[in-house]
Amino acid sequence: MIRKFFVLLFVIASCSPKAPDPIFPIPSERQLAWHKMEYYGFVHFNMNTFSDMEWGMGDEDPSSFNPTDLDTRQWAKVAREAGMKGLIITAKHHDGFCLWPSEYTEHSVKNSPWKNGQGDLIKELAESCKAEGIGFGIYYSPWDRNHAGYGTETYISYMKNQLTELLSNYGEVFEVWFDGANGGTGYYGGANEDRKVDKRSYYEWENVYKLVRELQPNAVIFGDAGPDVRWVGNEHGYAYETTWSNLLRDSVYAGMPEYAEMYSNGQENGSHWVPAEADVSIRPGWYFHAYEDHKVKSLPQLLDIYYKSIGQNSALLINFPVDRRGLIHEKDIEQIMKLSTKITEDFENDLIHNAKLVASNERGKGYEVENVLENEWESYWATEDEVVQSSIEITYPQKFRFNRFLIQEFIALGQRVKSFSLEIRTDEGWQEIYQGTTIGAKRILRLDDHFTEKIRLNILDAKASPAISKIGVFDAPKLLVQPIIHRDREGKVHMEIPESGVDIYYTLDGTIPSKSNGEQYVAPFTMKEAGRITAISIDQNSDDSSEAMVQNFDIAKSNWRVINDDPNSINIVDGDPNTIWTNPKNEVIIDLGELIHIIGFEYLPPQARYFSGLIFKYQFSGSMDGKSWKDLSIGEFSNIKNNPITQQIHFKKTQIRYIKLTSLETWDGKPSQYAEIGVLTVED
Ligand code: FUL
Repeated sequence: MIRKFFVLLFVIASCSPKAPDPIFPIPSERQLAWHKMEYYGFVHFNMNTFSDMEWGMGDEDPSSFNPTDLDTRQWAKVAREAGMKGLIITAKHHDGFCLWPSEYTEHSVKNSPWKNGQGDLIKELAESCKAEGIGFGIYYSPWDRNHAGYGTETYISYMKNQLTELLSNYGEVFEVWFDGANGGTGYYGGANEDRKVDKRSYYEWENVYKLVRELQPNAVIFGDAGPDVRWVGNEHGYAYETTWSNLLRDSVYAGMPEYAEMYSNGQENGSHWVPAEADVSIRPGWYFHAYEDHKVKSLPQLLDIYYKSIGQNSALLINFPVDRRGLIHEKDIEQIMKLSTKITEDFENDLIHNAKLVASNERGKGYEVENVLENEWESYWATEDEVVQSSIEITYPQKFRFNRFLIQEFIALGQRVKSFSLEIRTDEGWQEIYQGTTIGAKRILRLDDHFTEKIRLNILDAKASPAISKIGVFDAPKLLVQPIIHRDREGKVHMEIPESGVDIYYTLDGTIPSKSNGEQYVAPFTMKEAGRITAISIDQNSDDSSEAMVQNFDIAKSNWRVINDDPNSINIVDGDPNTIWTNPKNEVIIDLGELIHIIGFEYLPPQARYFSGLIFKYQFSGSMDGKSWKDLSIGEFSNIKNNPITQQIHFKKTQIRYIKLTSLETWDGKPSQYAEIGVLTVED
């Protein structure tokens, strides 16, 4: 019986071909486990949250750290519900303040009023992540602007001691994140000086990595140079059309100035497997600033990030700047959940299952093309050795529509594909719809709608015979977001939407447009008078529509003249919120070109991330002749720093030709800046 079994086993083994040889480098077990996580969150929360800074100096008083409603369970719950597989917390940022009561410093939560110094935020978050079933990760800034010994050997021992605390006392850690930014001015225990370190040698990285391996053998280590996971080279959350997981790791060190430009794509001939992780904040800043409450990323922006990171062979790490209460802000939750709903919707129905697959070459038993239907981490389609150029034909019983194509390589054997193309069958024959380079762990093509009965994936070039573990075909519903409406100085109205296959319809009478009662937007049109534009986007296929965008415009500024010699002063009446003017004086006069009845004015402060000169106290006057002035309003734009949106001030109807806005005080004492100034002639 036993003999028969072995004979059978021998027969089976002899007809199954052997697996393709791996092409080195290949991922380690811990990297493979990390690849499966794909999407996880960052939390930037500590002293900077309370000092309203991005990079604290290190001299902040621990007594400032005082969240009122801290709830790490809320963070973990939001992350899980958003589809994230873990959370990484800034245990210590560049300012050196520690979120756990470290034995080695007084600069920590133990000297803060939070929980009377008895709290341990790292412990709370580790427990919350466990309770929500997601991974827990640690960000630790090597640069420390608080520590007196920074720059000397003492600090290296301190860093190792702290890492030992963090990696021994809080359970399993999935990723240890070492920031590349380091060395510069700081408090340094009162020295207040500039300290530079040799980024290659100072931190004794090899010893630090050894320590992490000993304490957390399953954790991946992130850094510019890995060793396990590398920075994608920008903070916008985008990987690249060509993204290799292979990296010439020995040529890179953390914080190297030329890293982004030279190494962040990875290299085809890279010596080590060091895949990319794309990090990005859901707001402009990594830390919470109330003045960015209106700048939380929109769904189109987040979706773009998703497709350009996860869809381009990278993991995605989205940051929540937790607020001073100690909670993820409602607006951030709203946006991240919109992304999660949209992603679920886009990939809900894998149409590959309706198709019949035929490969141009098959390695044999166990490597059949049907393996690409599911189980992306276990089985795969492979060709015979030496057969690189190959294709898979995907045939449907009838014409159907698709706009997403997903491909995954079986990366346990290394990243192999160098270029590929996608074709569809038309009445005229095969038509190429995409040419791509790398695939890697996951590649998602975001395409226009295509109708066909046959799709063909061609592997054009590879480092060795391809091994493809998954193919997916999807018909993602259109992204139906409100159109963006913009009007320039001449009164030309432009509208935009992020997706093709979607039309814009609008009305000018305040009613909600539809295909029948609205006008289709095809090209910019002129509207010089005051008016209301209501616009929606409508999916050409399904007729589903977005919510309506309602935008009120007052009279166009085509005849307006800023009475000033500085050519940049035109920027404040050009209708473009992105151009600004800095006025060395504290008043500006505008000639409206004719006598007009106005009932108010508006001021849009600069919209750039780092702005100054926001007018806080103002005086607004009008004149018939530009000589004798009448004060129309005096007051303050109370919340302008926290919420720098358009400020509208109303007053009694007055006829004037000239307006004068005087800045009585800017919030930072700097010369006043303006993005736009306008008048109100009608009630909204
Ligand atoms: C950067 C840091 O300097 C930022 O403050 C932030 O922590 C970001 C994730 O990494 O290098």
